[in-house]
Amino acid sequence: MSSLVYVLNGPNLNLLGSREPEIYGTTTLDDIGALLAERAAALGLTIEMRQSNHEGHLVDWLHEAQAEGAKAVLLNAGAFTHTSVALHDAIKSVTTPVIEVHLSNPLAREDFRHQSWVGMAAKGTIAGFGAAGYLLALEAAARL
Ligand code: CA2
Repeated sequence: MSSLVYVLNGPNLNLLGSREPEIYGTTTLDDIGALLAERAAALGLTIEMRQSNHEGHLVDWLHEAQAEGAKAVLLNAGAFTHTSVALHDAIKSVTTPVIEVHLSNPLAREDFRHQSWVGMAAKGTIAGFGAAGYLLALEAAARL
């Protein structure tokens, strides 16, 4: 069984920690990567952390996770969550379990965030717990 877990992050998440701290917190994506790497080591896992503002990169990386035999993918697709049939299809096209992660709880926000094309194809979703949600998702991946 592979110990590799991909952690894929979508548009604008490179700005995490710098704006809208009341919604997204002050932790940066690099901070989250460091926290994940530490927890992954304790769980006997290795993480491959990526971020892109381009939808196709996320599709390519989902395919890559499958090709590399990854144990799971943690995916915060950012706003593509609510728009991307391509990501929905990509998740469906791989056998690697995909865990949807959100810092905020989209269901408690604007109506346009209530639809998740990612969530409809994902194994499960963790949302609303800020940066800690990534660690909870990693724990869930470890138990798969
Ligand atoms: O809560 C989440 O993790 C989201 O995926 C974040 C997305 C949003 O479109 C989703 O509905 C929920 C937005 C990410 C934008 O990230 C920023 C980070 C810092 C400053 C501004 C935006």
